[in-house]
Amino acid sequence: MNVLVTIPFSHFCEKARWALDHTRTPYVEKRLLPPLHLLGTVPRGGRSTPLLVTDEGTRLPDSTDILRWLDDRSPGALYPRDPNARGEVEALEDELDQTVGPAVRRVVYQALFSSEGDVLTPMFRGSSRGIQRVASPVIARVAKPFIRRGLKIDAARAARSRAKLDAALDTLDARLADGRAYLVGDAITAADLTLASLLAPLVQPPEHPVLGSIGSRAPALDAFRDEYRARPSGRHALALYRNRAPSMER
Ligand SMILES: N[C@@H](CCC(=O)N[C@@H](CS)C(=O)NCC(=O)O)C(=O)O
Repeated sequence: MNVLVTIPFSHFCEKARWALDHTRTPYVEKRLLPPLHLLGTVPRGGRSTPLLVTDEGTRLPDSTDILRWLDDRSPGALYPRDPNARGEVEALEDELDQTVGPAVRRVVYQALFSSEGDVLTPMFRGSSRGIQRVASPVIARVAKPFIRRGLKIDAARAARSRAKLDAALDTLDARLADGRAYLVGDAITAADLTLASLLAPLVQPPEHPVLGSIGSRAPALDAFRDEYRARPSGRHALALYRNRAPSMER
């Protein structure tokens, strides 16, 4: 069986999870809260999540590797067969991974960390199971400095990330201005799925398999949600989530 190691609420993990669901590929998800995710990734030769160990034993330590592997098994499911269109999708995916993914993460963590009270524990509790769920207040306390230091979360950097995010979304909004249903061509591709997954922590789609049931609990995030839902790229993400493939988790 394919094993997907995740930090459950991670938007890069949601990208891989959605691609597995979209290609109707069964998998078992090992949900590990940070920093416990290292117990799932390091012994498998990686560090970050998502990490997929395929049923043949291949280790794929990056979301894009996972999407390429899935498309090789179901050609055309995530990347168009036409080479020019495929190049366009790959370039968009790469740009989203490099700019939107890290920027959204920093903006969201800064909003959470600057909120009143403990907003990390409800997120940890709502996205985990079993012993991790019970221990989520303790894990959240350990994780906070780990995340803050590891991802360099502070107000000045978050402001710069927000400017980068808005510039990247301006370009995507312009592409969507003609009312097209998908970023490239006439069907969902890796580019759409990446945009929607990576924007999900900001636009909070109710259909999100993990975040959908947690809610934001941070007023700063509520303001972002309303702002980004109003943009064409945010509306596009929400529309894609309304048709998100059902879970193939076993
Ligand atoms: N380029 C990677 C980025 C993955 C990534 O940044 N994962 C984060 C969660 S959003 C992570 O696992 N961070 C913890 C760590 O690196 O130890 C991908 O697309 O898979």
